[in-house]
Parts: sequence; structure tokens; C-alpha cells
Amino acid sequence: MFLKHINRKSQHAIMQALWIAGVLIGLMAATSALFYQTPAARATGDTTTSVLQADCAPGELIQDGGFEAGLPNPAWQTSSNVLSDILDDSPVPPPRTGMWKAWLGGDNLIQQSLWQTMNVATDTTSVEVSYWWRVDTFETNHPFDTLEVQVRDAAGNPLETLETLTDGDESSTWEQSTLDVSSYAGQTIQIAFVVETDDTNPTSFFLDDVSLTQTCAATPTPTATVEPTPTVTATATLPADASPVYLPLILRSNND
Ligand SMILES: [Ca+2]
Ligand SMILES: [Ca+2]
Repeated sequence: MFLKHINRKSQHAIMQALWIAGVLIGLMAATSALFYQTPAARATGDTTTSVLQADCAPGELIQDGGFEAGLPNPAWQTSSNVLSDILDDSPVPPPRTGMWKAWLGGDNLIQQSLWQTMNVATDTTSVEVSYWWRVDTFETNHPFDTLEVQVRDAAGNPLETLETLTDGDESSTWEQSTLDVSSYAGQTIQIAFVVETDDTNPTSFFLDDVSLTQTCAATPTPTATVEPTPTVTATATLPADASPVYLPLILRSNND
């Protein structure tokens, strides 16, 4: 046997060497624990979730919905070359808010339109258009004069008529219409007010406080993740009297 060729002192040295080797193995295990994470830890703790920011900005898409920018107006477009034909600051009838309103019609054989173009975000949960209106008319039979509220594409082609008001809707007070246009999410659209009157008994269509609002889908908020703290389970303490140990070199001849 190998050990019978080793004296007692050498045996003691070997035992010390084995103890040191055990200590070294323990230290290696502890060190590796500092850098090793279980697959579960890697899956849950060592990454920060990246969230794509939505392109939707909640709120109002119509500019100058109350027409208070007056003339010249940077927000609204009209079929009339003379914007003052439509935007009006006269006190009769009084605007719903502020000093300005839109006034379409008011004469016979009128064809006028007033519109604004906007980009509706893709990731909306709802899109809603609203406006306040009132109608004054000389018509006694109905309907002959009309106001169509249209959704149009970016080129001005009608896509949908949201509401049609006529001289039959005469009202001496401001009324509000609210309509859902959520189906146009992700599109560039125009909200257009188109008026036509016939050849007698003119009708006036007044508008104020036009609004188109979009509500956005909730965006997940990134949450900070805490790196898992490795737990060191193996500890090793060298004895106070530990000293360098030299392993014996055993030389054997072929005849031994
Ligand atoms: Ca106004
Ligand atoms: Ca008429």
C-alpha cells in the first residue's frame, strides 16, 4: 500500500494537506456562488424590462376649437377664400364662449365647408368628437338646408357623415353633439362641417367649442428590479497555527 511507505510525520503532513485542499475547495465553492445565479434568478432578477413608449398623447387634437384666435386663423381651413365669411365675432347670436364662433350659411345657394386635419394615434382606447351648435332659419317647412358633420380622409374625401342638422333643428340655445370616432385610430382625418342651402328662406348654422379628444391605452410603467443578493453558504476558517505544508515527494524504483 502507498501509506506503508510513508512515515508517521509524513502521514500527518498528508492529512494537513488534505485539510488544506478541503479548505480550498470550500473557498472555490463560495467564490463561484458569488457569480452564479440560478436560471430562475436570471429570469426574474437580473434584467430591466424595456417598454416601448406609446405614440398616443391623450387630450385635445383640435386647435382653436372655440375660434378665439379670430382672423387670420392658423388652425381652421375653409372652402371660402374669405375666412371672414365663416368666422364671426358679431354678438348676435352670442357665441357660446369667448367672442368668436363659426357662422355657415345665412344666405341662399350657399356651399361652404370648414375643417381641420389631425392625426389620430394608433393606440387609443376611445376618440370622441363634440361641438356646440345652434340653428336659425327662415324656413317654415323642412328640411331644405343642411349642415353635415363629416369625417374625411386627408385628401378631403368623405368617409362618414356623423350627423346631419337641418333647418328643422332650429334652436334658440346652444346644443351639444358628442359622437364616437374611435374607428379612425391610426389615421389622418379631417373633421369637416359642410353646409348647403337652397334658393329661398336662408338658414344659419352656428358652431362653437369644437373638440376631438383621444384617450390612450395605459402604458405599463417600468418597475425597478432588484438584483438578487447571492448567498454564500460555504465558509472556511484557517486554524490560527496554520503554516505552509509541503507534500512529500515519494520516489519509487521499479523493483520496490
Ligand atoms: Ca368661441
Ligand atoms: Ca332655405
